[in-house]
Amino acid sequence: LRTQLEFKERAELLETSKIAQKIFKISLEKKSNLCVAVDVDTADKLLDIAEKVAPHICILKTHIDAINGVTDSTINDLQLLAKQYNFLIMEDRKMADIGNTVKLQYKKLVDWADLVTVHSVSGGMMLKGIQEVINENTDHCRGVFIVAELSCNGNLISEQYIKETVKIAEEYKDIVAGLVCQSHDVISSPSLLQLTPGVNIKNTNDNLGQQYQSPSDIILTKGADIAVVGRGIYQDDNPAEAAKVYKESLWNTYLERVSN
Ligand code: 6AU
Repeated sequence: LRTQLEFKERAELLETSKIAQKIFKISLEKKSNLCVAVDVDTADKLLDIAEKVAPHICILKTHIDAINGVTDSTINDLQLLAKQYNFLIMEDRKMADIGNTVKLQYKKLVDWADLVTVHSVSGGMMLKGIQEVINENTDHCRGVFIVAELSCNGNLISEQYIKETVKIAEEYKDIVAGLVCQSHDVISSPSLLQLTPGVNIKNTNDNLGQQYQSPSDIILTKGADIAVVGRGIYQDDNPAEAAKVYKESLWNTYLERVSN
C-alpha cells in the first residue's frame, strides 16, 4: 500500500519521476513533509516568512500573482534561500487553459518554479504543453502537482473527474510529482505523492469555505504524504516556531504510519 511504504523505497521505484525523487530526497534529508503556503501580500513579507520557515520545509508554495512588489530580485532572493536551506519552490497557479495557452504561461514560470499546480479540467493536452517546455529546459528538474480534489466546501469536483485526473497523472508520470487531494484512496501508485492542504491546529474552518484537519488526521486518515500549511504558520506570532511544531508533528505522524 502506498501509505505504508517508506519515502526511501518509493523514491527508488523505477516509475518515480525525477521531480518526485527530488521531493522524497529533500524530505528525508530535512525530516520534513511540510509545505508552507506563504500567502502574504508583499514581497518583503514573502522573503521574511520564507527565511523564518526555511529550515523546516521541503516545499515553499507561492501565489506570486497575489503578492505586491515582486521583482526579479525577489525571485532571486527566494531562489538563494531555496538553495541555502534545501527546499523546492512551488507556484500554485492552478493552470487550466488549452495546451497552447498553458504552454505560453508556463514558459514564464519554468525558470524559477521547481513545481507548479495545474487543474486537469482541460485534459491531457495541457500536460503535453508543459512537458514540451520542460523537455526544452533540460538543465532544471521540473514538474507539476495536479489538483484532483479541493479542500473547500461546495466545490464542483465529481468522482468521475477524480478518476480521469488520476489517469492523466499516470499518462504524464515523467513530469508529475503527484496529486493535490483530500482522500487516502485517490492515489494508489506509490510513485506519486499526495499533497494535502487544509491543515490547522487551532481552527476548523475559515469564513470562505476552507475546511481544516489536524496533522494526524491529514497523514493517517486522509493519506497525505506532504501537508500544506498556510495561515496556521504565517499568521502565527512566531512563524519559525510554528513551522517547527507543524514539521515535527507531521513527520512523527508519517513515521508512525510507515511503522505499522
Ligand atoms: O492553510 P491555508 O488555508 O491558509 O492555505 C491553504 C493553501 C492555499 C490554497 O490556495 C491551497 O493551500 N489549497 C490547494 C492547493 C495547494 O492547491 C488546494 C485545495 O484544495 N485547498 C487549498 O487550500 O494557498
